[in-house]
Amino acid sequence: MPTKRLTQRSMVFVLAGGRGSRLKELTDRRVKPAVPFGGKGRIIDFALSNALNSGIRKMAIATQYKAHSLIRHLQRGWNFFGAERNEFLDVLPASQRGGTESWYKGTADAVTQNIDIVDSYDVDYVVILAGDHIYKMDYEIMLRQHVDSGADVTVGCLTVPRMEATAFGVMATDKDGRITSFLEKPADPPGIPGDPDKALASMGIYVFDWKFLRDLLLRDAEDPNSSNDFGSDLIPDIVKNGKAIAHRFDDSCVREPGAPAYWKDVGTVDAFWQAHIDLTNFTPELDLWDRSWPIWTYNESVPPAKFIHDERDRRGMAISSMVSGGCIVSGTEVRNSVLFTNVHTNSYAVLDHAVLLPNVTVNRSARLRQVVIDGGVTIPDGLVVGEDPTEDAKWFRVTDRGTTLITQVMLDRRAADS
Ligand code: ADQ
Ligand code: ADP
Repeated sequence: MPTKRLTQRSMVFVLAGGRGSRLKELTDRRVKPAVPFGGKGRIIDFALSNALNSGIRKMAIATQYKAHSLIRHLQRGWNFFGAERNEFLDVLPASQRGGTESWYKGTADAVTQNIDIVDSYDVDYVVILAGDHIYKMDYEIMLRQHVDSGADVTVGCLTVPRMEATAFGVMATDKDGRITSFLEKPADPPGIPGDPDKALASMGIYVFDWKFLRDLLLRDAEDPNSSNDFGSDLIPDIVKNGKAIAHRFDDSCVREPGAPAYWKDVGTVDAFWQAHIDLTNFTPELDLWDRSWPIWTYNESVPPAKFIHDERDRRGMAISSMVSGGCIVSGTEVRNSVLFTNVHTNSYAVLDHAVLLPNVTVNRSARLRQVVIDGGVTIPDGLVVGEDPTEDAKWFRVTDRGTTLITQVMLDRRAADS
């Protein structure tokens, strides 16, 4: 019998239930993994595409908070798995399964409540992923390290500036990569020996042997003092009592020769805006055009983008920008901006460093600079944003770094007040 590849003996379990509250109004109505990203698609496409590109064809996605957009997206775009080919994609909304009467308490509980479903996948290894990061990573390399090292758990990690590490699990390792300490979101993160301004942060990605994890989850569920969370409970426990190994996410974890190891938590409005503006660079660090590591998504059937240029005002153009299908840029000047699917803009409007989510309409003479516009918003005639922060802050959310987030609710409030 031919031996199966490691990835054929593995599944990914994607945690997609947490809100992502630092994205403010962008996650008022949808969970962070469902937030649109990159001109088309949504944040969760990155974790799922990584799994697909790594050769893993069994996926479970645990949802909880405001999951409608996410589930609709998965139904439309990720519906090509065939049980007859031993491929599965299951959406697992919190539904008080597994004999419990609670919703998913922590991230580990989201797996515990679905133990029977994971059992039915008949896999040896489980790759636990967060559904809310933008990155390209080959999980097969991590699986190989996990098996070769004989670890109980292998934890994906990367180096970050020490003071940014307060939002992460922070670890120390010995010379063989064994994790010797793990602190979940420490107020004063320990630096790396020899590199004290940097810290080794957990990416919230874990590889386990399913048998080992299954036993651990059942024990954890019995522990009244546990918050049933990977980062707070299970990983620190294994570091103390078992063998936890760090998998360094670096340039060797990416298949494209010479490509940098890209990973971003677009967890704040500024980070979300910046990651999009970066895509308009001459050579963006995140290469969405690379055919060897495609990011799959729901492909809406829309006509190509159209530009209507009026010789009189010489507008109707986009410079250093990404413009998606279904867009009509009519008499508008667009610079260093990202227009998602089906955005329509009108004459004399100017967009500069603007990120417009799907189905936005920009009416005449609006001038928008350093903005994120939520999906479906209609920008009224002549609205100016990005020139007077005090005025903007009366109606919209302006960040410390000067990015303005605009939603329809905010515009309706402004219209009602004036
Ligand atoms: P956090 O960033 O706090 O820390 P967490 O809130 O645990 O992440 O969410 C991780 C993933 O699980 C997210 O994709 C979220 O949507 C999902 N999730 C959260 N609660 C859930 C629930 N009850 N049910 C289902 N899904 C849920 C974690 C680790 C840190 C690590 C960072 C890296 O604990 O150690 O450094 O991720 O971002
Ligand atoms: P997305 O932009 O994520 O594709 P929509 O813009 O259609 O989705 O809506 C975002 C989420 O808000 C969806 O889950 C949708 O069901 C929900 N939603 C849309 N309109 C309303 C409303 N008026 N009140 C409450 N929820 C809404």
